[in-house]
Amino acid sequence: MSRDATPGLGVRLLSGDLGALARAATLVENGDPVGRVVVENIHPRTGRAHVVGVTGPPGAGKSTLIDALIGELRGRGHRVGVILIDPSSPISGGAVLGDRIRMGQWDRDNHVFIRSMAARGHAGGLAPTTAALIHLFDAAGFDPILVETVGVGQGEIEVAHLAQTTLLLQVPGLGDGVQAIKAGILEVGDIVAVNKADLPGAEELVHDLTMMVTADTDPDGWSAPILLTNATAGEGVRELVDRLEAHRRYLDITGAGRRRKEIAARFEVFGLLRQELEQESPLHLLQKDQIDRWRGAISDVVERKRTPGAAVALLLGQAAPSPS
Ligand SMILES: Nc1nc2c(ncn2[C@@H]2O[C@H](COP(=O)(O)OP(=O)(O)OP(=O)(O)O)[C@@H](O)[C@H]2O)c(=O)[nH]1
Ligand SMILES: [Mg+2]
Repeated sequence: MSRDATPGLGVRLLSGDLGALARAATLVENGDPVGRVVVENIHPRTGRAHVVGVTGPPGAGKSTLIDALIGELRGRGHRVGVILIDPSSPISGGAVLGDRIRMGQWDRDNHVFIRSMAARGHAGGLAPTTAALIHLFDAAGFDPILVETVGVGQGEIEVAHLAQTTLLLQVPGLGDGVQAIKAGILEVGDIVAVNKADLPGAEELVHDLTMMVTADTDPDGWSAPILLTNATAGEGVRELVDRLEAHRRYLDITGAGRRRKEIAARFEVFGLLRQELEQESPLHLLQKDQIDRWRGAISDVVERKRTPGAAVALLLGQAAPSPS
């Protein structure tokens, strides 16, 4: 991979150049260290975009709704970025193709940028890679940035920590419905959309969810609104965007926005750290004189002279935990 093209890549990205964004995104997704350098360079100029996680069960209509949201947001003058976390393998690629077909109408709009990202190609590294992509979109002037994650794999759900606002989709007719979602729903969704309003049971589901959520106002006074949408017909989309904007204002006015950003930053930093530590040998992280200590600590663990916890404490320069 040529490094000649990269000087200036960050600068072009900051000027909103879509070619530069696409190239930087590819570098990041491929785990190319040059991509990492670009992300580090642009980082001081990021952090302003509203990151909206869109999650919910497979086939709930997330992509269709995002497509409708793009239309409404463009109408309000926003430059809209979309990241689709695709849980299918990059080889089978079915869902990726489906998403592209559905959102193809935005191909010629310079103020819409859509990128699919295969979750399976990033085992363990999903968080840092997604965070890096978000920063790239942000640097290129996209705001809001919508991140679609399928509510199945743990990693994909965790990626929702990177968002400041989470839009949770539900649909009628999933059978065990309310009981099944009860556990997670109240914490996860800042806004809940009951999509497929045209299907039987939608209004009943809104009613049931509203009963559950009204009891759950957070300390800063936000209670998740439950909206009815028909993504295919674009119904309920204007109100949904109103609510997204209201949540953004709420985040700005209260301390909640800062807390969300701290959660996202912690998640990103820990993700990167874990990625480094999961390298076959993390010795490259250490100074030369630390390497002996590391090797010694590992030997001690093998020989049962030191516990794994004591080895970690040694490596972090802390007092070893005393056996109780
Ligand atoms: N009847 C009805 N169908 C809808 C609605 N919204 C989406 N669909 C259909 O539901 C199917 C799934 O829609 P997608 O937008 O691909 O759903 P998704 O949640 O992105 O799916 P995955 O990414 O595969 O989890 C498609 O056939 C859509 O046309 C709706 O409001 N009403
Ligand atoms: Mg989808």
